Amino acid sequence: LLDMSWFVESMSANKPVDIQDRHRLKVKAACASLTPDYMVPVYACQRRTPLQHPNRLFTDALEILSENAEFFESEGRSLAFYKASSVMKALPIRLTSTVDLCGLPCIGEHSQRVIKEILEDGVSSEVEGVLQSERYQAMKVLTSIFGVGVKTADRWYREGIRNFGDILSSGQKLTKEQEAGVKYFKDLSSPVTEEEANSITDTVRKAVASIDTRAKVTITGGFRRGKQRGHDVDLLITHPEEGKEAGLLAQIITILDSQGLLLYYKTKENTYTAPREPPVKPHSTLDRFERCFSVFKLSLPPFRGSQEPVSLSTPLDKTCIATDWKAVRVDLVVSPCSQYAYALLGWTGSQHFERELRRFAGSEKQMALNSHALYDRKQNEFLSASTEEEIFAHLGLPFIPPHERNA
Ligand code: DCT
Ligand code: MG
Repeated sequence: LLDMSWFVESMSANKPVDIQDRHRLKVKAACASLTPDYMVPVYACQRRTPLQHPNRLFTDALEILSENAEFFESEGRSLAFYKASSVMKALPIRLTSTVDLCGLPCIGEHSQRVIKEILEDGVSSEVEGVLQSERYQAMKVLTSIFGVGVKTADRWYREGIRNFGDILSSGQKLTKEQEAGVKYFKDLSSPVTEEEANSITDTVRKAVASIDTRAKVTITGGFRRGKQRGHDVDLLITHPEEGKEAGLLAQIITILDSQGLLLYYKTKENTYTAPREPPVKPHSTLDRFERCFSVFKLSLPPFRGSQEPVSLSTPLDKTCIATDWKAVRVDLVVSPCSQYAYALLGWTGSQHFERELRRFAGSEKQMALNSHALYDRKQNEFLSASTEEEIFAHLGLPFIPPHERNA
């Protein structure tokens, strides 16, 4: 059943066997029961991960455990569960036996126990326990508020805040971002549809075209990966002439604001200057592009209207008065065209796919990747790219199209 030709070839050519290939050998043997030719590479950026897959029962459970570990700021545990889930998302058929698990990469003992229990009982008692726990439920609500991260939510939880109403009544001092998050909570916690994302993209495109017809707006994030729903709209803006992108964002904001479309916004300057030094933190997830985090006012047909904004003194049961608009989180990011391919790759996600790309570049290729550039530590040079395909080629990876990056 095993195709060993790659192994024989590499041995007869006296080439060292890559650690990936050695692992693949093991995995291929173990997965023979799944499908004879199916291999599961170790890094998520080597795998094709579609949006729809047959193992959602297991991946949903593992991701709840991952999220719960994150709520306890246990990054390693959170990542371990997520990695296990991500491998299962790439499996082409539904797992029916623990025998199929043997040899799959990244599925640790704890994840295997959870999967086994689901196979036997249909549910995992640990996951059920997490879902019932007061802390998980509270952290889930609190961290879903725009501007509230795990640290803040944890502090609030320890101060006795459990839900949205508690924040309103506690008199907490909120940042401007959190105030917007609270004010538009209902809208921001309902998913953004593809139709809504496209409508916002069109509006931003019109504003951009009125400034410079050559400037380009691309939808990135989950919608570029084929998701039909998301928590926000991520738009990447560039200009074909290097340097002409500077100043665009301020003009776009002026136009959108004058149309009354920005309920809240905060900008961040570009802090990335053309690099002369190798990137210091190759695994850093933050990029330094000029950007605008906003809450956008999206017009809706009257019958589809949404919430009246919540004032801090508004009782919760009075917060659902229909209006003809909906608040939507929109991120605008500006990239010079020389960094555009890297920005597009970095902003398309998924977050785990990006993390794995950076890990693969660093550990397997001695390269440092971020959303601005790729640096080759062996050759001591930056590798330029004008398309995503070129970046995958620089990394020696087969190209994975956006809709298969749902790792
Ligand atoms: N990103 C990343 N690392 C992070 C956060 C984000 O690499 N820590 C990248 C990958 C996705 C992209 O930025 C946009 O981020 P989100 O909007 O949070 O993700 P999404 O995939 O678009 O998810 P959603 O559909 O919920 O918006
Ligand atoms: Mg998004």
